[in-house]
Amino acid sequence: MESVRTTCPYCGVGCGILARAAEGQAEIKGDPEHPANRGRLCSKGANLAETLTPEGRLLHPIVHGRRASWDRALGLVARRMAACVRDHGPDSVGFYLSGQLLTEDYYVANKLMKGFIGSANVDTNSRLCMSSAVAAHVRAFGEDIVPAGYDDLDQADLVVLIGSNAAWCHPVLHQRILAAREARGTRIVVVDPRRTETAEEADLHLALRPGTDIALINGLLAHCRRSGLVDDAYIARSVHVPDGFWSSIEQAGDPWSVARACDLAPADVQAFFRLFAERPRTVTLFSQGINQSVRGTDQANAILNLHLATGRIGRPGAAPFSITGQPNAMGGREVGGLATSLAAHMDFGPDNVERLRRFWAAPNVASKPGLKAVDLFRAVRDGRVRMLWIMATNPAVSLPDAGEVRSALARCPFLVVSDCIAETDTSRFAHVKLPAAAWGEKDGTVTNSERRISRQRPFLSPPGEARPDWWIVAEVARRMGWGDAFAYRGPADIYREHVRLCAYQNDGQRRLDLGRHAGLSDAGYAAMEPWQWGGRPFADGRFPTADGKARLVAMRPARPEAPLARWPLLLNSGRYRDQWHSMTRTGLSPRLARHRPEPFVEIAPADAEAAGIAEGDLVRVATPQAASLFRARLTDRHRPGELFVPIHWTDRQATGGRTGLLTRPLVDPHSGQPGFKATPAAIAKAAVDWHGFLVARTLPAAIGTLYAVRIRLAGGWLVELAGSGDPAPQAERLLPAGHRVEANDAARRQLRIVVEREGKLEGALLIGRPGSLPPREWLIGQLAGDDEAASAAEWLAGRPLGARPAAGPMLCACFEVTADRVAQAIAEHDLGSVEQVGSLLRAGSNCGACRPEIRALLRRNFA
Ligand SMILES: Nc1nc2c(c(=O)[nH]1)N[C@H]1C(S)=C(S)[C@@H](COP(=O)(O)OP(=O)(O)OC[C@H]3O[C@@H](n4cnc5c(=O)[nH]c(N)nc54)[C@H](O)[C@@H]3O)O[C@H]1N2
Ligand SMILES: Nc1nc2c(c(=O)[nH]1)N[C@H]1C(S)=C(S)[C@@H](COP(=O)(O)OP(=O)(O)OC[C@H]3O[C@@H](n4cnc5c(=O)[nH]c(N)nc54)[C@H](O)[C@@H]3O)O[C@H]1N2
Ligand code: SF4
Ligand SMILES: [Mo]
Repeated sequence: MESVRTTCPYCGVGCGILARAAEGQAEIKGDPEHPANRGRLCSKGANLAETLTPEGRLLHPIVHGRRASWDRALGLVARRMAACVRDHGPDSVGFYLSGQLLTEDYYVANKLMKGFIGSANVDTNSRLCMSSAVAAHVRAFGEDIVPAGYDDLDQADLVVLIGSNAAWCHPVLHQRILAAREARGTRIVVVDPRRTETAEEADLHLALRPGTDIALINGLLAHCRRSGLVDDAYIARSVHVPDGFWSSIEQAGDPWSVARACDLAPADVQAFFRLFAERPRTVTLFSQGINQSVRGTDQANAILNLHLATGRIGRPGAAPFSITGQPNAMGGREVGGLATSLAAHMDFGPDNVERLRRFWAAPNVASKPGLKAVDLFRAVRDGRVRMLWIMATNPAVSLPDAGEVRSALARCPFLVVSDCIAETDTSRFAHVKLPAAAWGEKDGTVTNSERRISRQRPFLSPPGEARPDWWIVAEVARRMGWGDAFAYRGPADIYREHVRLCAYQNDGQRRLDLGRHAGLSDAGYAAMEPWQWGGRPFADGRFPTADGKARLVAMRPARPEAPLARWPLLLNSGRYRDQWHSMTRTGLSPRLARHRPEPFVEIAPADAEAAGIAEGDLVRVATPQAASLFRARLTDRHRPGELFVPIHWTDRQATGGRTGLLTRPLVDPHSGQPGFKATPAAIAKAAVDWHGFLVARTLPAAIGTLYAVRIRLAGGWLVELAGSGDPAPQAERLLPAGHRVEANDAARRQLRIVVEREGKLEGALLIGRPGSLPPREWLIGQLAGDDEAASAAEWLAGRPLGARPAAGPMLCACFEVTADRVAQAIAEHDLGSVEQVGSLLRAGSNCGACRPEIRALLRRNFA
């Protein structure tokens, strides 16, 4: 079979992939011809094959817990929706969609809701992700246009990353920025309260106090004004300046007051301002550290103000650049997936409503914005929305205050969930579960961060009865009596309609014009090359507003919240390098699981000491919303008073790490985006009597310990454990059947049991204090059968007798090299550079995502 050219299903970089179905495991390679990645992939993309398994897939429609035919399930959804609209009005129904749907799926769902059901209650997880950037673009430019492309990163002299951990979250783009620095001396500044891997690689890291970005950016703009860097000619032609704008900016003060407000060294602030003055070719890349804030829209507008006022926009290497998270966050914005827009970048103006009514021949075009995500779930909870259909997202994990979301889901009279996976924390509440085709099976288009539309093409057939999302929605629409409007033969039909709508009576009012594809044939769609719409936006200095000018937005400087007495710490949350959101896919990959095998809470040593917490302890992180358990990791990477936790763990994998339950549901007033990065919190050492881990070929039916986090291994499972009471009876339940050998040392509170079968390790349970447990790697290797089988005595010790094994967390997920092995090699061979490590161990020589960590180990060896 030939390779199929498709696009990665993870982040918004939108890397091209060559995929081939094969005996055993599919083959995945970077597409050397795709302009987004030119052959590169990060660890997540490179390990996609491991996630393409029928295991855990939802194979058939399920109605009230029982398998049902498609016809019955679709008929039920259509009947219930029609009845709900008839009895309670269109606004009693809601859709909650996702940036992981294809453009064609999104288009059809949006059309059904906004054109036919007649409500705009269709929102998406992009509300949690990009909506502040969207609102800021609309305020500044008149339309949601990202005025940058990846080649701007190649041409910039200064790249400022604000609130972005691109080294982990957009690795291929980050590598591209580093390559540009090699080639042309680009300077890189990172603005993030944490010293992330991205910050490690920067020329300058501004570890500002959380929530003070406006003070920094406005301070820079005030400085530009004082030093003559504001482009008055550009402003006169292209930018409207509202009354009072400059006085609002001047409030930020001189570099010293900025430094004080942001808790930064004045010299660092001045160095940043100097770099900005010297290097007009500036790209400011921003992501969730800006968007996910109760001041997200103003923060994003502060960045747009800076670029507009200095004329650093619409020119090569100069642009503000909101990078998107999900593979099709942009496509969703284009078709109108957000409740606050209609379709094809049209707002709810009466002309637009009328235009859509004509184009769709639609009976009920929504005439006002619908409920935004957080409000939509509140409306479900209090009964205003009585039927909800969730597609391709897991809100029971990913919305703020997820406990409240769960009670809303539990109360919803009729909940439909379309997902590829059978059991998710959300689908647990569903009355109807619909099996969706997954990546590798689905067929359509996605738009990446730089407005480039690429094809996702199938190379596998869907398992069971799984069907594409667009088909599912169209079948429901047909059963509701709108068959003519939803008579699509395939994604090409839908794409063409979307393209025609973008061009329909546009007259240049909307920059989103895909007219070039209006006459695309089916064959043309099948062969479509990645293409970017919009070219270099705003190169002519004209903006899609009534007077053709962009707008500066005045704002008051942010004042950081004073810590609360009961909740003295600030909880920040974000992503790990090798996991994707709620782990439904990356959690299937043994290689990806081992970089960060557990949900850690990163704590500054001073805060840990004050709470009597040591490295490896179990910590109860509490907020006014809820509490959850995490493993302590002491760090000097952020200031005291701050905490950092990952977002990935769910009920499926763990009893702890439940970040979604903890976050507070406060939102930005303009965009409705939640302020995920700052929740007041408190920590305490969790009362447990023992810690331990299980390495076993099979997973016990019930684990039942206070804390349990499982990860998949090549030949079984690793479960990290902690509990109270006598561990011995609990051990009974955990271990597989077979011949047991036990070593019990009550005095040292140690219990170790291994199970053997035909000379091979079947399972090992090691219980003790955190520091007394051996590294997991060697036992994992024994289970996989990679190494020669050892003796029971060695299994009990967790290591070959007499040797000290290389172990520790997985550093390089591409070549499976652990941190210890790298550290050992550095010491033994006196390695001095990342390249030397790469040529000896291959670590770091593929996707590059682990290079900052290798560099840190090199530094440690040198020091
Ligand atoms: N590995 C991996 N990659 C992913 C994803 C994934 O799940 N896993 N998800 C994708 C998605 S959907 C998204 S949206 C992107 C997100 O990509 P990013 O936005 O880069 O990732 P986050 O980890 O959410 O947060 C970024 C940084 O914001 C910082 N931050 C917190 N508060 C502040 C503040 O007040 N000011 C500033 N300046 N910074 C602050 C945090 O410390 C954090 O390092 O990643 C995409 N890529
Ligand atoms: N505390 C905190 N919370 C956050 C964030 C944060 O930084 N901090 N970040 C927020 C952000 S930016 C985002 S984007 C969200 C992400 O949060 P979610 O969207 O909830 O996360 P996923 O785990 O990606 O959920 C996608 C679901 O869709 C399914 N799926 C995948 N492909 C398809 C498909 O083609 N069709 C269908 N029907 N289903 C499919 C998957 O199996 C999975 O169950 O989390 C948000 N929540
Ligand atoms: S950077 Fe990684 S996750 Fe993002 S699209 Fe490329 S391969 Fe996929
Ligand atoms: Mo996102």
